[in-house]
Amino acid sequence: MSTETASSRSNISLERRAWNIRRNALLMGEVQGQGYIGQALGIADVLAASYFHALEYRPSDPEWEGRDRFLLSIGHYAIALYSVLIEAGVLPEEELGTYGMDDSRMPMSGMASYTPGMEITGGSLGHGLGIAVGMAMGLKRKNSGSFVYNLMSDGELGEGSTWEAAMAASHHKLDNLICLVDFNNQQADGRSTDMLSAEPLPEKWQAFGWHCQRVDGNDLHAVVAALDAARKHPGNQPRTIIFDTRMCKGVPFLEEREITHFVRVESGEWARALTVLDEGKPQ
Ligand SMILES: Cc1ncc(C[n+]2csc(CCOP(=O)(O)OP(=O)(O)O)c2C)c(N)n1
Ligand SMILES: [Mg+2]
Repeated sequence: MSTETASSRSNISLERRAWNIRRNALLMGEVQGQGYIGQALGIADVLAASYFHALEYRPSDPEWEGRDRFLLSIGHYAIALYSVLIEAGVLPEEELGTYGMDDSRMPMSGMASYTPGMEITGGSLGHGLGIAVGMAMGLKRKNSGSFVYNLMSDGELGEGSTWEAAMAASHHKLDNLICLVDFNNQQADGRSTDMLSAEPLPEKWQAFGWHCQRVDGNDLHAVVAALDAARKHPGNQPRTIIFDTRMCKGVPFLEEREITHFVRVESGEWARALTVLDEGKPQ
């Protein structure tokens, strides 16, 4: 057994991990003067708890067969995943400044063939869960104990393919599948609940045969408890966690801005955002 699995790297607090992830995302956003920064700041706590509490993986061997798979269904959240992969040591910190540039291993939309630790090329929304179902079935056939995590968005709840995959997962009793839904209540044209409401969400997932929890995705303790409960749930159902998150979390002047799918940050504001983040730096 490797000694570098997630559970053995616990000397840095999850709060500090989440803060580092937010900082990495702001630094990358500053490189390009743009990026899906609202999403990255919002999901940082879920990523910290996933990569530094729940997942088993080896930073120096991202394709280790025994790893848990973490699928980024939402390719536009790539900046968020790069931020945690850098923090985890899967990607070197020195490459942070190449974000979005030609020949970078960190293109603005996630590409599996470019980036170690990027399991799938997401971005055509609504497909991650179906891919995760296939992976979870394959791992079961190999008698693997690994979990498949699929990080998807609330906008993807409006895709029919998501619900086809959800039905297949419970039909095949995929208890090694954990779906993480970032419910930031935003999508391209406005609030998700105004565009095409999928509420009541827990009841809907349960009706599709899933174990479902809903927690505050910016409360690290709640996120950790939900990830633990999802893994340990004794039934043979697939599991989902709905995380209610706040776009731009951790940078109050951006949190208060009229939030849209693409949060505009003016050129002088990146440095200000980093300064504000610094003020809340945890140990
Ligand atoms: C199948 C598909 N349709 C449309 C798009 C264009 N698109 C990119 S991001 C996005 C918003 C989707 O909602 P969500 O992921 O919840 O957005 P966010 O929370 O990031 O604002 C859309 C419609 C896409 N990538 N794939
Ligand atoms: Mg959304």
